[in-house]
Amino acid sequence: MAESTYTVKGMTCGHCVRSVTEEVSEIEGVTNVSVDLPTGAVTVTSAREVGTEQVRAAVEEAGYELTA
Ligand code: 9UX
Repeated sequence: MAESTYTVKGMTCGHCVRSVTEEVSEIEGVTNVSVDLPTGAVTVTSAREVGTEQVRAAVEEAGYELTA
């Protein structure tokens, strides 16, 4: 089990959280996505290591960006 936390910028409401959660959840192997709206922290739990670029692509698909 792997767990990584990323910071997403631009999320301002519960709909933003849901969009990001849904897109990131579609990445193969991801078992849980937890989003903290005030800080933009997105914690991804997965059966195997998920690459940052995969997470970045999913976040951008949802309409947001990683901070780095
Ligand atoms: Mo509503 Mo969240 O436009 O961006 S989905 S604030």
